Amino acid sequence: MSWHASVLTLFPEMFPGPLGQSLAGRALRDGRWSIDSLDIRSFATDRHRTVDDTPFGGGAGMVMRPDVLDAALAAALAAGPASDRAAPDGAAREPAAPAPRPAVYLTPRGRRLDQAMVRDFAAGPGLVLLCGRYEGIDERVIEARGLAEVSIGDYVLSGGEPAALVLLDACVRLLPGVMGAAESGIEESFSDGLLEYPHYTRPADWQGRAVPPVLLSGHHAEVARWRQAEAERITRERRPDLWAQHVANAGRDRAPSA
Ligand code: 6GU
Repeated sequence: MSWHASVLTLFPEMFPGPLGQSLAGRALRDGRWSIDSLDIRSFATDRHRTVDDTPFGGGAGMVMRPDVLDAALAAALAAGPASDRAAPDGAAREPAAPAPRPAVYLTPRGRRLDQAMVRDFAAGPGLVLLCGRYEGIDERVIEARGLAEVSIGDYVLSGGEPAALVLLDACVRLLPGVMGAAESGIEESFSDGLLEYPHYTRPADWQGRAVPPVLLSGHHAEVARWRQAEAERITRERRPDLWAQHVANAGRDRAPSA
């Protein structure tokens, strides 16, 4: 059973969208992951297929209804891998079923997405992603379904769909066999908590700008040292927050608490 994403949205035609291209697209065609998108509106029960209503307490905008969202979540979990379904009461499953997919609500008030979260999600069986519209969703469905709330950064999107695409892209590239040796994440940014060093290719001199000579020297150890120093300089200059974290981690590695 490969990694599976179910996306609940009012705009199901937005998926897989850009994830049907390039690295993620090839992996999708190769069966390394799969995706389905469910139209939340198809779970409305009234003649007008209403998915939202006015907020109790008053105020601007509309709130997505908990009953409609709960039905959509139930359908996603039922349609997904068998492991998403509850075991029959008291019945032992065999072999032991893997964990059910986490259900994530994409919202600017959620926990900020970072590479550690991405690694955890990619290591699991997949995701159920709820994309909200309007001013938000009824709080009770978040509680009842134990939704994890995730944000992709401190700015406001008009809906969760672009955030879902971002989260899925970040996960899919980490799945086994998706990245080739060339783009393998072993050396990449954030694997060691540092931003990437600068890259150069031909021509060695371009518009009077020379490539740093050490990169033409053929001394692999010196090249590695230069790249490490540049990664550290750039991180220190641009992201003091990441730099402080990196320094703290390095200190811990040198002085284990044993
Ligand atoms: Cl996850 N959703 C929306 N609507 N806006 C956001 C976001 C998510 N993350 C940052 N801004």
